[in-house]
Amino acid sequence: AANEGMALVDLDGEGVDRAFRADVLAGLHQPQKAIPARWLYDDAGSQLFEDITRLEEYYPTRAETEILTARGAEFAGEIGPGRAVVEFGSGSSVKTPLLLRAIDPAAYVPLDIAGDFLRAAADDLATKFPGLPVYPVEADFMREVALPEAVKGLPTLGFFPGSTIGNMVPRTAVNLLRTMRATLGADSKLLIGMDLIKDPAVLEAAYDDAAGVTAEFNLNLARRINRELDGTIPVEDLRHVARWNDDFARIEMHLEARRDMTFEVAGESFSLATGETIHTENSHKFSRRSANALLLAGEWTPVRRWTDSGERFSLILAEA
Ligand code: AVI
Repeated sequence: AANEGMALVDLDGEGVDRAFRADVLAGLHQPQKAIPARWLYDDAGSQLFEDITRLEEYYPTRAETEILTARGAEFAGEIGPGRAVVEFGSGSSVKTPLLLRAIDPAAYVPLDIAGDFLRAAADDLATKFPGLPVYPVEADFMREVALPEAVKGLPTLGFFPGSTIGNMVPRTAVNLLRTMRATLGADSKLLIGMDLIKDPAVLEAAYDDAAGVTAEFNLNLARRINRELDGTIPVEDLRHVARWNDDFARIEMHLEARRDMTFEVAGESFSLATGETIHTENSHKFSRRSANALLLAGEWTPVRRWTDSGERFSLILAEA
């Protein structure tokens, strides 16, 4: 099975450990070993991803920020004031304020499964926008979420930046888009970031940077397995690989064995032959048409599209 970005599992308390163990063991038993990409984000992995967003080669964050900075007046015109902005994933320090400043919303509702991170982001936003009511909701946005009473009746704008939708295979992405529509209600719009198909060399560099930060991000998953699941994976004999899969229009991250190896995880034994890989992430890239097709399949009608000056990244506005 293809590597999946986010699964519908119980992530509360003990559930995290159990779900991690179950996903890793199930993934390592597949013919093409694969571990869901969401497990890349423990504390170390989240920090490494932050570092990735500042890399010269990793253009998506800068390109999306450029659009949010340059097109504020157009967002205001298309979206209008008075909406409850519901962000899927707690706000990034840079992108969210740019959007909120542009459109003059009635409330801000960050949704995130990680409570600590969520509250820190919400506090930060509340300080930056003293007049704006902020209602953080700790929830798994892969499932339908009941919005706070205080925003019921308000028109909504879902905000899902970063091309995180690209980390899901289309089936999961479509399910999420439909779930978002259910969460947001009838009078809703969605502003979603989707990274664009481009020269594979540029894409591969973005996912295999010269400083090796993305390699560390990927290898950290093997380290996490060793740490949390009594693993004996010889991490130093794994190699980070980022390859463009043209059939599926996606960058795939793999951990490739540099030699034949046998190791244990949670009491079970696994082996990799030289050159064999563990698939750890998909990052789908889109054309204008494939982006629109995905949104339509997810029951959203695209109404406006913006790209950065380098045509590397798109932000799409869609209506329920
Ligand atoms: C979070 N997500 C959108 C990133 C991406 O570009 O797919 C994760 C990432 N993986 C390696 N570098 C960045």
